[in-house]
Amino acid sequence: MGRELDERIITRAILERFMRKLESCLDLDVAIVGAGPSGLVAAHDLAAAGLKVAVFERKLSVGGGMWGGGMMFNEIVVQEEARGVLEKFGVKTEKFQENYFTADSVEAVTTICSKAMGAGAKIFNLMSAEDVIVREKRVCGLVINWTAVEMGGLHVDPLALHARFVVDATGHEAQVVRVVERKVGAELFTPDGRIQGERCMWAEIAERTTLDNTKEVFPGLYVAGMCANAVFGSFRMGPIFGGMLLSGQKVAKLILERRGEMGR
Ligand code: 48F
Repeated sequence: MGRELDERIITRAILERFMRKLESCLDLDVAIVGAGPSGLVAAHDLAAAGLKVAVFERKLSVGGGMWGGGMMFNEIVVQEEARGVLEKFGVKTEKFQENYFTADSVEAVTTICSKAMGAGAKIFNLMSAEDVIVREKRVCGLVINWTAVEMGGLHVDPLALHARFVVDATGHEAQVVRVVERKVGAELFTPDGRIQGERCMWAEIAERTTLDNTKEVFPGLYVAGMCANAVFGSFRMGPIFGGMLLSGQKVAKLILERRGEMGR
């Protein structure tokens, strides 16, 4: 039946193609940590503008908190301002009432992810950012390891890559900023130089402040999505996703304004 298949060739194909992909990402324009909605939108916009972008995602699946909609009801809500972002990606939205639109969360994740990859962003799932590289008080790279190493508590050294800019899009955990706060001993661009911490749910304020808080938090390091509110001390918003999408767009725009620093 058909042509012969050799398991060794299948294995070699995977090894060689993966190595080629990872090796092409050792010197990035932008490294994004977290493939939730904000990270994926940022990856799309940056890659579409011609930058070399990779996303590192701890879990097996991309999409972060979007898959599950609200409490596992797999629909998301976006407000009027953000509806255009979903439509730009080709995600269908449906009006619920004035200023409230819904979308299927699975369609949103898969479509945005597909468009980000189509634009040229690389995505590495099952990899966690466990540290950063800092030179002359500027974040200029990421230290990565397999999530399985972290989960197994195995004593295995990580690998590293350089990036002109790093985006922390790790959501509530603000994992990259936490490392900088703990290890660099330097002041973050927050009111007291430290992570301010997330507050309880207040959708309206949280959605607005997510956008205001999407900015550089330490030289070379930007925050986007829920992470921006966790770092700058604002509220959580629950399953309304407009702020996440707009934050991804904003962080891409801010970084693109600095493309001169990338020699582009
Ligand atoms: O949490 P997440 O979806 O981030 P977001 O883009 O969106 C937040 C919303 O989903 C929701 C909300 C409002 O609507 O509050 O929670 O801000 O996705 C963050 C991703 O980062 C991954 C994590 O697995 C998730 O998929 N992540 C977290 N820490 C690391 C990481 C790490 N150290 N390395 C790699 N990925």
